[in-house]
Amino acid sequence: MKRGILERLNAGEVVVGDGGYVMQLERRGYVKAGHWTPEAAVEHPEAVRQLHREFQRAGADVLQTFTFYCTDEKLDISGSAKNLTGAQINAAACDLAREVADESGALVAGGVSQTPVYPKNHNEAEVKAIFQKQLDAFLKKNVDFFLVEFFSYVEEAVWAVEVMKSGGKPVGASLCISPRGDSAGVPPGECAVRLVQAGADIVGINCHLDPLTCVRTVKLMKEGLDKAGLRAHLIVQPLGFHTPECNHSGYVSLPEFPFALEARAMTRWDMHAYAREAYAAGIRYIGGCCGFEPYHIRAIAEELAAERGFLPAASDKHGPWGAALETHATPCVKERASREYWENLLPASGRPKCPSMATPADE
Ligand code: CBH
Ligand code: ZN
Repeated sequence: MKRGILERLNAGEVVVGDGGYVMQLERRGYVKAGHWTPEAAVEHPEAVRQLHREFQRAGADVLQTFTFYCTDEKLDISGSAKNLTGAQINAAACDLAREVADESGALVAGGVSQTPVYPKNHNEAEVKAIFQKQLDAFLKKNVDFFLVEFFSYVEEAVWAVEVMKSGGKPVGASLCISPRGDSAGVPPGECAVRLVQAGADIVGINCHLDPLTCVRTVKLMKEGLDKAGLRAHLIVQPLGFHTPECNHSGYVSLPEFPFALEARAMTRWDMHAYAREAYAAGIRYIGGCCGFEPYHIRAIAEELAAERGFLPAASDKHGPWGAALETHATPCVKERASREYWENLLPASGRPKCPSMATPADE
């Protein structure tokens, strides 16, 4: 019997999340940018399965079903999932995550995200009916817990939590908001309180901003919970990109979104610092979102190896902090076989004409 998400978190264990699917699979040619819908779960199961395996091998304790934006409403608007229903894609995605998760001890999280209906009419019954359909699909496939993610309005996230909670399994909820608060101006602390009151067992942040900014927002959420006398586990799954100049709406307002974000990619060493910072903030569910590749997840697992008591399978080929470079034939490379070297390196971009910061399209 696998130990559940809450058993692990209640015991104080670190739970390593997985990374970004839609962005990575867009780069690999299986997702349409702009739509970001997950029809590849049916059309190219081998591509989704492979990415699940890579995250798992890198140390992920949770595999999220590839069900981002997987509602009939969103699929209709995007039009890229010809002849497929949300139910078919949700079912196929659950099977893929389960198949790979059962190759190790990983858990399967059924993921739901913001709907196109909420900003149109704010109709609670209509929006909840959409989440209910995804919940039905997840219950048929017996996922281990639910993850409500990428919500910019806490109100919609609360509705999602209420529906998923009725499924009788643990529920995590992460918002894609900035330290300023949600899109309606609700501050992070109050967002956290509302999510926990709605039944969320785990609350935090995913996507939109870089790791340290997301950790900062989760800390604000925790402060809000403390003040209200509430307790919950904390989750952070940030971008794998540097976004120092971003404002409230995050990376979507950068001129490089979504086809030229590469120059902003975090290194694995950036991820070591992030994992440590998140851990120090009391966050125990630590993963990634857009821009997070398997080697970034591996860096989290390696940074927290002492706390977790083991290294992931993918570390077999990777000495910690580049130790394997010791045997390199070139002396200047050999000298880089140390933590100190990589921790202090300021990597160059190699782009002499590029600015170091852009002007985001929002305030
Ligand atoms: O694919 C994933 O990893 C999901 N768990 C989260 C995706 S986050 C947002 C993707 C872009 C959305 C948009 O700009 O509409
Ligand atoms: Zn994301």
